[in-house]
Amino acid sequence: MNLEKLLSSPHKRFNPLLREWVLVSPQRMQRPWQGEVAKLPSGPSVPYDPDCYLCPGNQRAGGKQTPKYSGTYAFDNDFPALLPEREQQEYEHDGLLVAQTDCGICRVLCFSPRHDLTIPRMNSQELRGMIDAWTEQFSSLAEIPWVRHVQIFENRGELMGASNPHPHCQIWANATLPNLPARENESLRAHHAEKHSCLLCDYLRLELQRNERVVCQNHAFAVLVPFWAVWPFETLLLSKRHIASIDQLNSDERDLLGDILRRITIRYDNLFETTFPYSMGFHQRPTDGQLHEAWHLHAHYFPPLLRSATVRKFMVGYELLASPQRDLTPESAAVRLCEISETHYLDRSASKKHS
Ligand code: H2U
Ligand code: ZN
Repeated sequence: MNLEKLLSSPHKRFNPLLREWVLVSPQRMQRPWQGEVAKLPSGPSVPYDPDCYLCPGNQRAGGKQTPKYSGTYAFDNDFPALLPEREQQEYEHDGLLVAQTDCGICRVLCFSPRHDLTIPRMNSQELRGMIDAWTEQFSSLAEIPWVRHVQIFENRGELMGASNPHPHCQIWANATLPNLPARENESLRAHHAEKHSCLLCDYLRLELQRNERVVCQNHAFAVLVPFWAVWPFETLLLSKRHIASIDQLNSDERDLLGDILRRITIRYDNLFETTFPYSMGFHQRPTDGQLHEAWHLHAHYFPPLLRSATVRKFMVGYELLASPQRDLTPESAAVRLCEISETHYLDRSASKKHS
């Protein structure tokens, strides 16, 4: 088997978490980097915005008041996608028209009272506060008997549909497993049943040994460009210890999660010297009271930018109709992310000005 030859011409790679294929066409972008860097305007620049729904003391769109909070602030979404505890109803017609009630709770969590303080520029204490708040939200929602899944996710930047630049995430907890966690659940369980080991522990070991796609790591976490990445600079964040959810992290690991989140997002912002847009989120064990030994805590970063702050990837054409496809190889993306400094570009220019 000539792996290099196979991987340097069009080929498909298997995603063992979703059990689907991605088409890779490296000949369409031999060089890891091409073209000019056009800059997008930077993200929020003022610490307080009187028109922001999420800044302390301001009135929200639904009429409620955001309190004068310090640290983090969680509230029930004023425009929730799911509603709690409804009467369960089912509809089915010839197996073709199928619907059922799904109930849930939607929350918003502000990371900081500061409108302009995004994850890559938060200090360790601020990051720890955010992670403690995620853990609290996860644990309290997981305890509700009918909640079987808790999704923590962050939409960053207008390009990814974030409705507000104030640093925040959303948390949706619901009564059934959503599509993608359900597919991952099947894959993790099948691997565990067949090999008596964890799919993601096995995968992480392989990636750390090969060191071709690892971007950064500390004692508790690693971030890598997965072999099967679809988005240009997609990464996967994995805990090194086999744990299934953030509530199982010890105190050191919570600090190290903050460290790794900061480092990968600094690299992202530095890539095009912009507030790098992405959707990210954690995948954790279902919260149905079962043990879920096969589960492994991880997070996915799905950023749309490709060549510059204005050239983005769209999932269109072949990807909507047939299969995801990429030109930039995951290995080239990893090299590019590895080469980048872990000092945020905004802090670099500030220290230059002061010196
Ligand atoms: P996104 O930026 O990811 O869209 O998240 C912001 C959420 O905040 C969004 O779901 C909610 C929106 O419904 N929101 C409120 O609950 N109250 C408001 O006053 C504005 C926005
Ligand atoms: Zn704000």
